[in-house]
Amino acid sequence: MNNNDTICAIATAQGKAAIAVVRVSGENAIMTVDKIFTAAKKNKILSRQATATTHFGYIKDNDVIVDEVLVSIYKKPHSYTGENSVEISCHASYYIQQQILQLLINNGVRPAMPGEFTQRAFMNGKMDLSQAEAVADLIASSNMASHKIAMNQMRGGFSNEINDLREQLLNFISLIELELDFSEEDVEFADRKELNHLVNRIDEHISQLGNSFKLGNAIKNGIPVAIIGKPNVGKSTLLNALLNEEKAIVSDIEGTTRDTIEDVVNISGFTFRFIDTAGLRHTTDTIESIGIERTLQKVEKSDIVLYMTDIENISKNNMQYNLHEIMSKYPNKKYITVVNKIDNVEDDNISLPSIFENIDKVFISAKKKHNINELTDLLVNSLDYNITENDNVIISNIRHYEALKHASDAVQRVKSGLSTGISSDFIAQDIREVLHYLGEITGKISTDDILGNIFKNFCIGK
Ligand SMILES: Nc1nc2c(ncn2[C@@H]2O[C@H](COP(=O)(O)OP(=O)(O)OP(=O)(O)O)[C@@H](O)[C@H]2O)c(=O)[nH]1
Ligand SMILES: [Mg+2]
Repeated sequence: MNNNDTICAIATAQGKAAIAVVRVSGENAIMTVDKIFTAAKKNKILSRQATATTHFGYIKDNDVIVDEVLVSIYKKPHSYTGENSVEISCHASYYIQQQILQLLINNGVRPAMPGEFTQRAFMNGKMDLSQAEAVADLIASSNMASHKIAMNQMRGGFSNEINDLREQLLNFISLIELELDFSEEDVEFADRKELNHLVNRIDEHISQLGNSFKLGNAIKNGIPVAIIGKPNVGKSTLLNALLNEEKAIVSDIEGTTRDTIEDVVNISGFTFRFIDTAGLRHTTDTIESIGIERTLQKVEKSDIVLYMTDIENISKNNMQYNLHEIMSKYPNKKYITVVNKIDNVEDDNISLPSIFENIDKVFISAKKKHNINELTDLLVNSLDYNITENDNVIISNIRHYEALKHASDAVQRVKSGLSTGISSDFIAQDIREVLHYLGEITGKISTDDILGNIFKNFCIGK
């Protein structure tokens, strides 16, 4: 890929719309658009206009007017890419857009590759790599929480954390290197206590970032919530009520759901992924028992488990499949008891078996859609994270997570090196490795492979 070319692309989505934007970037961007643009105001030449100005006029193919357009020009380095750039806002006809692209190409501009505008922004130091990745996340964000994470990352929140860590590491390495300089004399300049303290702080910081990935990833892809319970308690009915559509089959035959069914819903700015499962019971039916095995796998993959019971059965204490069993198998989940079918009883003030004592519970009627809001409130509250107040950096990108994991491994080696008293140059080497992996996150260290992988997933025009 040649970074000196001038590139063009349609930056807006195809389909019925009022306006589309054709984007041009590179040394010749403004000059080339000048060749196909005639300003409504006579004798106006784009290249002579100030940066960040907009001009009304016509795109012409020789004497034929292709469209009436608004052209915005940005002079380097004051643009998204850091290069000369033009945005042509035209009418959103597919024909017009193609004509404009063709005219640009005829004048020596080449079609952009996916993400090439953002890649140039990165190359020209307009943003670091994690900020560039956040641009893609921002475009893909579909709820308040993922939007907030992406926005924070794009504005440099995460980069600041990484730079902060790098600074601490440089501090550390300078202490170590002082010793290396005087290694002949066998002196210890760096106070081991201070080094220990510093490396512990770095370790804590890195693992805190790494630990946020579980939440960040869940926010991006939907927080998985498994709905489990005995057959016929109303799990599929609840799924349908949450989705507001008849997605899952509901019947009074036990074992209706044999495979898992899932879908996402936005609630208070979070995306939840609800998973309806096959009812838990001991069965000899092969297909149903495969379904139950799958249910347990879904529990394993969930963050939140809704254990559903039927208010009539619970009072009979008639549970064939023990919640206890599941909770001890998967102890690190958030469990919520959902007592369903309250419309079937006169009085829902019943005492529950002791197993439910320490678990949040909610009484609902899935069929009549009673108290569904109470359930969704419980779900949001159980996230233990207030997206509007919490400004902590949250990692949502697997590439960052893996780099942090490698960095953390190297930090552990530093820690054990310090405690066993190995020579300082080994410690320095491990510290450099930490710096390397952190540098990969922000792109201080990057390879064509890393860049290629990141930008190929962007859309063309961004
Ligand atoms: N009265 C009443 N009936 C309900 C309620 N929720 C579900 N039902 C009924 O209970 C029966 C079973 O509902 P499903 O949603 O299929 O139950 P399930 O838990 O998915 O059952 P399996 O897929 O067999 O495990 C159906 O006849 C539903 O109409 C409720 O809140 N009140
Ligand atoms: Mg079902």
